Amino acid sequence: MKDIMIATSNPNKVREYREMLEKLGYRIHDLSEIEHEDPEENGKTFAENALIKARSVWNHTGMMAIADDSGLSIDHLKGQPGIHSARYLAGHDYTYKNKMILKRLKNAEDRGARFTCAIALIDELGEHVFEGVMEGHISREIRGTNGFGYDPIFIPEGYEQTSAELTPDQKNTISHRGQATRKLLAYLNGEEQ
Ligand code: ITT
Repeated sequence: MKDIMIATSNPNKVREYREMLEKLGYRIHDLSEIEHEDPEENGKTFAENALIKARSVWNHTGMMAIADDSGLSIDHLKGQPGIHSARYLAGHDYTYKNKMILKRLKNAEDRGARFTCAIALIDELGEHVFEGVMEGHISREIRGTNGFGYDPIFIPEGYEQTSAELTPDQKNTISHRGQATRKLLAYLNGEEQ
């Protein structure tokens, strides 16, 4: 059994990594198992923020960990919420955040958007970042109860359902996190990228 520490405080991310990696023989650990304080995510890109989170665990514990920085970038909102996806409309739940986004896009013709995920890994060989992007557009209404966060308003390219209407396996097969995870696995298996 191979162990991977997922350096995230977001239980939904932990669940998705479990769904993808446990069936491949990995044992998933999370930050609740160690003494750790969340670092300030003051990077300018998903990759920089993922590295900040991975370095924090590496420096505090010397434990190999992967960190995930991800978010939804909406063309009509000039790329927002982007790297601020978790902090966007802070203090409100996602039903409210999703409603507000639909309101802001009410008359928008361009509904293009994408989810990005950067996974940072630090090991004895150095720092590595693996990225995945899921292209799509913003729906006209909130639909679906699977997934988390902005999934109920995001329709992946080639689909009619929102990503909250897809099964976990369907989402993981096409998602930003799924794509980044497959690149991580290729690295861990010593394969070329
Ligand atoms: P950690 O920093 O502890 O990992 P976080 O939730 O604060 O947890 P981020 O800063 O990376 O993580 O913010 C990611 C946000 O982007 C997340 O809270 C969701 O709002 C959104 N997001 C990321 N991936 C998503 C997905 O697959 N489906 C829906 N929303 C997603």
